[in-house]
Amino acid sequence: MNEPVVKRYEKNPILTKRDVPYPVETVHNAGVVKHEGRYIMLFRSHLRNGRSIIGMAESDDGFSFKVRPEPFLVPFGEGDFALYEEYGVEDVRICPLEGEYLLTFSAYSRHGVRVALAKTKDFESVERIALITQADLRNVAIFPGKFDGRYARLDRPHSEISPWSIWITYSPDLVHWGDSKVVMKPVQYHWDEMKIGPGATPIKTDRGWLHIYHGVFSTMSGSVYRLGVALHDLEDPSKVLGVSDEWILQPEDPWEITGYVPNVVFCCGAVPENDGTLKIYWGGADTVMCVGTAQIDDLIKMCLDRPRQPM
Ligand code: BMA
Repeated sequence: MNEPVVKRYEKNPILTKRDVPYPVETVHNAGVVKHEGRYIMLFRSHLRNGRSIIGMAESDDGFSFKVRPEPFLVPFGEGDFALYEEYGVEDVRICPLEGEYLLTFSAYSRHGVRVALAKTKDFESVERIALITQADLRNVAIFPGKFDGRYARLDRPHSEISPWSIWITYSPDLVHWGDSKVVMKPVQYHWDEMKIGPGATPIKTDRGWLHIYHGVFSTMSGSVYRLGVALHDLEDPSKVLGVSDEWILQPEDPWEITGYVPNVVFCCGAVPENDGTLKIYWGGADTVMCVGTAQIDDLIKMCLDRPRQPM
């Protein structure tokens, strides 16, 4: 197959700082979901103090977005959230579940980075629920389903013995999380050898949960962030049915190769369509938002026919 599996939209980038009606320097790493037939994008922006906030954009077709006049999520003003969001909020994943949308995002503070959970029904108001990880753990994608009555998430702890791997963790109530298991690790001298992390909210297909993740390779001129794909068992998502040996997307366009952080494509959201395609959204060079389309069946095939070991 010589055609790229992810076809870039010809009018990329689809959203930049010039589309935002308040002062920001970047627009990237957005969670995206379809709500009442419209696409909602929650994107990250760096302010001019170097800290991040979350804005919201809406679209009828998933390609052409209009930004709301006010930011959607900024560091919270009260209690524990104020303490742990002091340095900003980043990289939202949106999970549609039980008639609401769960939002997980990185909360940065002088105590490290952890993940906060909030929810919204309508993208008008948002309610903080809990801080759901300890320090130095980011990238949480909750499954839009329950498993034996429990919620499940992919997350990404790090230690020197087992650097930056993907784990699964469960919860009875979204607040208390545990029973963690490692499910996928970087592979030595492979495009994702330095670290991997959860990307988009997993997508339910009839063959399994499809998960777009990011993988990092270290070079003499810095790290390269690419996207890969894995398939998890529908009933038991701790079972990885296959991980594609090849990446599905790497930095190639000028706005992916240069920018705030060069050589980065980073995904926090993908939207499945009724025609069997998947719209994949990614931040380019931590600076702009891009979109591309893939056939869900092609991605599944890559996981099952040309796999690498999950660990
Ligand atoms: C990761 C996160 C992402 C970012 C990426 C590349 O560690 O900070 O938000 O897109 O690095 O800079």
